Amino acid sequence: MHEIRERFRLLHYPTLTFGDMKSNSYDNNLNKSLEEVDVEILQLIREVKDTQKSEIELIASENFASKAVLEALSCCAHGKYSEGYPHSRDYGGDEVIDKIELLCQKRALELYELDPNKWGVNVKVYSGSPANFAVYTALVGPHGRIMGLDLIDGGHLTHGFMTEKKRVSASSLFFESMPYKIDPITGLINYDDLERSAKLFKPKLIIAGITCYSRHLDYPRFRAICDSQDAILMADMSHVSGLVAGGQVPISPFIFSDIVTTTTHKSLRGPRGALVFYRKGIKNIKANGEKELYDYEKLINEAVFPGLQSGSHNNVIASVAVALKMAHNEEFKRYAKQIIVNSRALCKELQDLGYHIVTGGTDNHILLVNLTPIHLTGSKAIKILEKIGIACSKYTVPGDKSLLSPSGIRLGTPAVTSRDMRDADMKTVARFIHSALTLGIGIQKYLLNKNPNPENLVNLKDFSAFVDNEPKNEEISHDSKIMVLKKGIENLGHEVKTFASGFPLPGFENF
Ligand code: DSN
Repeated sequence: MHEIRERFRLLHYPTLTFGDMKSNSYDNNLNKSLEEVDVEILQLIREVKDTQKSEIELIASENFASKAVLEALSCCAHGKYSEGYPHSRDYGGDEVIDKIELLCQKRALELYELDPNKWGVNVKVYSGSPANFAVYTALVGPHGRIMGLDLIDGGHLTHGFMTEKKRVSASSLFFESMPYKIDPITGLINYDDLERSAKLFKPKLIIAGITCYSRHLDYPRFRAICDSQDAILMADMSHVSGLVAGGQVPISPFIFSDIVTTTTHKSLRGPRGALVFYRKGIKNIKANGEKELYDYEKLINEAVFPGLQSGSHNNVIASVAVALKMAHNEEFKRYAKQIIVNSRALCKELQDLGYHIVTGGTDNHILLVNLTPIHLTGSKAIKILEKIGIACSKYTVPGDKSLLSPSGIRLGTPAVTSRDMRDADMKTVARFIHSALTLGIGIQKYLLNKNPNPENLVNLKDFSAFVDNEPKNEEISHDSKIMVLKKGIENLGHEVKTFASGFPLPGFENF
C-alpha cells in the first residue's frame, strides 16, 4: 500500500511529500473526529449521556437504542439519495441501497409474522407523524373523515387533534376529524359511544392507537365498528410495537387492522423512524367469484414518495433493519415481558403508597397517576421529579378540562427495563417518586403560607423558582422550613443518582 502511494507521489507530485499532498487538499478536516472538530457539541452530547446515566428515565415513549442500532444510524448510507423504491429509482448507484431497503422490509414482515402475499410494508417514512399523515393522504383524501382517541383522553396529536377554537394538528386541518372519548369514571375507552358517533359521522378511517392509555385495545370491537360503517381500521401501535413483537399482547393489531403504523424508537428500541404496514392481495371474493383486491400498496407508497417525501434516510432504514433483527429473538421477548412486569410492579407500589392510578392498573408499559387527590399539578410534579433526577411527562386525567393544566403524570417502563432494572427496583423507584411528590406538597404549603391568597394557589413560576434556585443561601440558613425542604431535594437527588448510576446503559460508552 505504502509503495503504491509512493509511486503515485513520484509520478504526479515529485516535489511534494505525501504529508504536503494531504495538506493541499481542499479540506483537511474530513477524517477528523468530533473531538478534534467540535468540542462544544461533543461536550453537550456527553452531558446528555451523563444525564441518561444518572437519571431514571420514565418517559413512556423513550428508550435506549443498542450500540449496533446506533452504529448503523451513523453509517455512510446516510449520504445516499434514493428517490423511488427498490429496482425503480430516479438515481443511479442505488443497488446496495435497494438491498438494505428490501432486507428491512423482509425483517419487518418476519418480525410480526406476516405473510408477504397478504401484507406489505413501507420502511422509508421519516417518523410516526408523517407515517400517519401518509396513510390519511393515501386512503382518506382531502377533507375525508377520520376518528381517533381524543388527545386529552390519551390519543395522539396526529389522530386528528383540534380544540374548540383551532385545528391544531394538520390531521384535523386537511382532514375532518371527530374524536372518541374515554369514560370519565372508569378511564376506559367508551366503545359504545364510539359506535354511536361513527354511525353519525361515517368516518372513512378509524384509528386504534394511543399515546397515554394503559389498557389493551379491543381490536375486535374496533373491527366490528369499522365494518358497520365500511371504514378502514388503522392501528397506530407506536407505543406498543415492542410488546407486539415480543408477543406480550393478547391480540395482535395485525389480526383485525387494514393498516398498522408504528414508530420504531419506542418499545421496539430502534432508531427514530417509522413503518407503515398495509394489507395486500385478495380482500374479498364476491358471490359471482370475482376477486376484490386491496389497493393500499400503490396508494400508500405513492403518498410517501413522491407525495410527501423526496429522498429516504437510508442510514435510518439500515438501523431499523438492525433493530428488527434484534427484536426477533427470545432475549427481546424476555425484555418485552419484563417491561410489563416492571410497569405492574411500579403501579402496585404506588397504589400501596396510596396513589390513584387511572383505570386501576396497567396492561402495558404505561401507567397514569392521577394527582388530583394530593393537590399537586402535573406540571409541578414533573418539575420536582426532574430536579431529583426522574424524567416523566405530565398528562391529563379523566375529568381534566384543559390540556394546559394536566392533573397527572404518565410513567413508562421501556427505558428503565433496557437498563436492566427489575420489579424489585421498581419499588425503590416508586418510593423515590413518593418522596419527591411529598417534597412538592411541602414546597407548595410553604409558599402558600408565605403568600396566602383566597384561591389557595401557588403558581408554577414560584414553585419552579423555589425548586431551582430561590430562596438564596442567606435566606435558607435563617428559615428552618426552607432548610428542610432544600436539604430534602439535595439528599433525594443524591440517592437517585447513586441508584441510577449503578445500572448499565445501552449504546456507546460516553456518547
Ligand atoms: N409525544 C410522543 C409520546 O410521548 O407519546 C409520541 O409522539
